[in-house]
Amino acid sequence: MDIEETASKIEDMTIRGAGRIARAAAAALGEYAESTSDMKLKEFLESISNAAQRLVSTRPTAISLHNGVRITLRGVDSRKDFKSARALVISNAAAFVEHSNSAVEKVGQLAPALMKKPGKVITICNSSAAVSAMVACHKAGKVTGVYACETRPRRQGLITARELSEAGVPVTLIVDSAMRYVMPEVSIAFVGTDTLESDGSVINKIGTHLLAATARDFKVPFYACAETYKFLPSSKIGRRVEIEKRSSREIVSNAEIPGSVEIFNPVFDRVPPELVTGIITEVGVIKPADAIKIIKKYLGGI
Ligand code: RI2
Repeated sequence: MDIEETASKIEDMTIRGAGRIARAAAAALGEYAESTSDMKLKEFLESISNAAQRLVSTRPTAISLHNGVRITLRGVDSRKDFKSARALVISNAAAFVEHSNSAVEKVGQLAPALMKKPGKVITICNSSAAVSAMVACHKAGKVTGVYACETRPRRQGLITARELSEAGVPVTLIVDSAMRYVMPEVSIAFVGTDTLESDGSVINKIGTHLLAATARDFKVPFYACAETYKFLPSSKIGRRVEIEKRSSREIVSNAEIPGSVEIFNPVFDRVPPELVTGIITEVGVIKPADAIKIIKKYLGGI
């Protein structure tokens, strides 16, 4: 898929999920580099930088997208000739996609140890890392059922329900406002992550803060699944990501509501670290306060 097609599919959410959009952007840059031949180094560097800017302009909140692009371009501008610069983009892109996919797997492998005994799980939106964790817990005989929140307005919870059901996991779809009704039955919460900020705040789909606060009220452990490339880079330590606002048409059609009614559609939430029991990364389960250590060890230099 070329750069513009990839960018527009990320923008309209045909390609969605923080990990998926990062992998799609890295792959598109790799394919673009493969399509080039006999260019001047300066021309190649300019064109790949323009392609990178187009990709990171698509969605502001998932730092995985920005990190995936930066990791794919890491070291390219210090190459001395077009051929080696092109080869580096291609190998960086392939390495990022491979690492990202194996990271999702490893997050899953670490999850079952967090469930002391079989019980019910709750989740929100559709996260490949959280699904990996829930499927692994089920395979370990720890899951008696999953409550998947529908996740208005785009209802990504239906994707989670389908994915879990196909994996043989007993799953119940609920409307988001039923999360508190079912929480007394729940043993643990697993959610995905778009960005892990340096103070341990978890940025994830809108409704995740409500889920974390409800979990806290019922003493349910709350875990965010966050591969290391979802942590803020060291260059952004202390900063906050922008919370994306999307079209009102994702909530209601123009016919349903008179034009005089304002419609506000923030699509991400910020969960404060005090509501987060732990963060499951591919390099281990950490406390929110240790986010800074992950950033310094794995996100230095980008
Ligand atoms: P994985 C998604 O955002 C959800 O917020 C999900 O929890 C997060 O990305 C992480 O997804 P959107 O793309 O990387 O649906 O774990 O807006 O698949």
